[in-house]
Amino acid sequence: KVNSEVQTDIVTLTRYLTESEHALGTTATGDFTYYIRRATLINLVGLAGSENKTGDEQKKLDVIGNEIFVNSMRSSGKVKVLVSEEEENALVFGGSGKYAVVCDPIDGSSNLDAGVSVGTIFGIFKLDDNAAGTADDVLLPGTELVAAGFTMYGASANLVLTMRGGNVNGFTLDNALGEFILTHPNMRMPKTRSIYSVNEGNSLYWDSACREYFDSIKYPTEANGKPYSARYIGSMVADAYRTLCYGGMFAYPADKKSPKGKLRILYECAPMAMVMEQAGGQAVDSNMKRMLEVVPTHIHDRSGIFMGSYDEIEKVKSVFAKHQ
Ligand code: AHM
Ligand code: MG
Repeated sequence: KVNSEVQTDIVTLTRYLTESEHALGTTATGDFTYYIRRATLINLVGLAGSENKTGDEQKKLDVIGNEIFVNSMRSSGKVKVLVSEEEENALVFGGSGKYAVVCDPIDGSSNLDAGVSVGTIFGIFKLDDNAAGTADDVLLPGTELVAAGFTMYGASANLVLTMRGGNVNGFTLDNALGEFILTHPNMRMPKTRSIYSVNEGNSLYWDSACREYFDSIKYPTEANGKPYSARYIGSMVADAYRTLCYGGMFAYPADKKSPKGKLRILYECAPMAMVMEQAGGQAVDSNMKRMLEVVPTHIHDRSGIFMGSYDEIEKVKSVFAKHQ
């Protein structure tokens, strides 16, 4: 007897991209997930002995993840400029590529040794036909992104993908098939949820607006209800994925210790902001400016960020408005 509940019309990432009118012509190879999953087995965990330009110690997997990303972008023939968190300068590939790609190959890598989820964040810009093919080509606001998303290598390997003007789709890697399957079509973020996600260890450095906002959700007056739950993984891809699924808010504010915030505009903030907005949420910087309209002046520029459920970000904005 045929069970009518069994899904027989499976949408793989390749099929999705082929069918999508916005198809960018990229394919997933699964190399990333393979290396992350085998990390301890093949002795990849640990320090690689080099530092990236911001002085962080690079993990072996950061180095390998970056190399895989760079090589696949170069060999795609579709990419002219690549900005990676692990490369000080933008990489410019010759050829006829029409796209610029920005990426954090392995975000959350400080968590790798503890087996916590990490992932890859990426954004894709379509370059003007007369683009010079330099780093300056990507000093653009997130509103210019044609596609963005992230992967999360956790209990399962998930890929979240959105294209300009479209919705947000979630794929899960089927290990047996080696294919990403569309498992979460049209992800919509709940409008509100009482969850906050922030590194509270930085609260000493917060400004008064930030303090007032977090106090207001932790010590609500009777009129605005119960205190929020705290959830902070310290891996943006995992905190963002939870926020996308359950709702709530995630923040990495600018503060006295990090006046420009910690997260990078081009390959951390903007792609996540595009995903959040297209799933029905919002993302703003520490000045409450729409994150997607923030233009970096340098490829590795940072910004404060508040993102998540639409109504939760409205609350953030209303508290900050009192402190302007
Ligand atoms: P990374 O790109 O060096 O991994 O840093 C980014 C990570 C994010 O994943 C996460 O949201 C944040 O840094 C956590 O920072 P902190 O440890 O200061 O809370
Ligand atoms: Mg990162």
